[in-house]
Amino acid sequence: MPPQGQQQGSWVLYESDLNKDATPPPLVPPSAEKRKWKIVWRNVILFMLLHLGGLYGAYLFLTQAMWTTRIFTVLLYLSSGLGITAGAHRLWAHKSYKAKLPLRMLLTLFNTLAFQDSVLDWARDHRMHHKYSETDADPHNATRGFFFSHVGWLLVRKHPEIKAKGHTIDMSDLWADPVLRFQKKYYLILMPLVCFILPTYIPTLWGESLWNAYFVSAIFRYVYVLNVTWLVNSAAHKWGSKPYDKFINPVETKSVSLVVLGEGFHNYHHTFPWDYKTAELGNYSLNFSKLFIDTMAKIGWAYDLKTVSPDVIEKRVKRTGDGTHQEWGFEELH
Ligand code: ST9
Ligand code: ZN
Ligand code: ZN
Repeated sequence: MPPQGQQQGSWVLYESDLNKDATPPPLVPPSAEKRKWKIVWRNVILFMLLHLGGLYGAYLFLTQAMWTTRIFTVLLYLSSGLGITAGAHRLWAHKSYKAKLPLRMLLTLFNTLAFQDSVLDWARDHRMHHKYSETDADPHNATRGFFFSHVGWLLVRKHPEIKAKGHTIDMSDLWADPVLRFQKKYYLILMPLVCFILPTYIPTLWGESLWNAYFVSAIFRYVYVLNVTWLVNSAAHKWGSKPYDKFINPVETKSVSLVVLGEGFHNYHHTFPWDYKTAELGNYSLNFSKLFIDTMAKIGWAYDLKTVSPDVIEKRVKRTGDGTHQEWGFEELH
């Protein structure tokens, strides 16, 4: 029996969620024990080659690619981005809304295009990131610095604490979804096909060269989406303001939000992680993912969108905010 929520337009407020305002601060403060790195050289070499290819692809994107290829590449950026934001992050890791089968299939396709590993693996790491934020059990512990939280964590063996505490994360809800089980089971076939082979082949249908298509629509687009995603782990844990909770490191950053389809309001998100908007207000120009989810709700593919009442936000801002809330222009809107 699902929890009974209070219907507010197309979304629902859950009493249990409202009480999360009273969540105590984490037991372990931000920390990182000194450790000996076990570098995975295969990953170091592959990521270096990938980034060189990405830079070359960016050059071809700007100078030589056909206009149709450029537009196609931007569309791939937006759809693979949604596979992460509206899919792996807001739908699956946080369950901030529910989705019918066609939307779950579409988002799984978009997610495979993003190649950030299967949703089941992504969501497991992300749930750890929230539960053990900025400690050794957080896979991209930002207290280890910008480089580690951006990409370094993918170049070394995980801290034993991640594996030790991993069992405290319940993933049974996601394992129950046959679409996600299918993606995980066939990932090594689906991922190369969707992320690299099709984006290389499709532009040749309008006369683009295989060379340009591969470096622009596949490699450059992939490297770009990876890096903007990683900015949420690095920059959005470092530079910005903390209107909702000054006792945590995640921050609000508009510039990051622009390129990550609305995921740069990270102080809000770590304070109220169950809000499907991942931001106080869904300003569509900075939150394309909210626009997408709202549109899906209009056609009935998304439902039970969870959010936070202005009242709960206001109390939290007064209790733990850093005083910059007004600067964001929210006051007059309430
Ligand atoms: C990538 C992911 O880039 C990026 C994620 C970013 C997240 C951002 C979040 C921000 C919010 C959202 C904003 C979105 C914005 C998007 C904008 C878009 C426009 N719990 O991992 P292994 C156990 S991926 C429990 O091999 P190693 C488990 O038993 C890029 N247990 O650890 C596991 O076995 P299995 C492409 C856990 O050996 C076993 O340990 N992918 C957990 O230390 C071994 O796990 C790559 O490049 C856990 N959390 O290796 C791959 N974790 O899995 C890179 C592990 O069978 N990764 N266990 O259950 C690797 O090569 C390796 O993982 C490694 C660590 C070398 C990093
Ligand atoms: Zn974070
Ligand atoms: Zn999150």
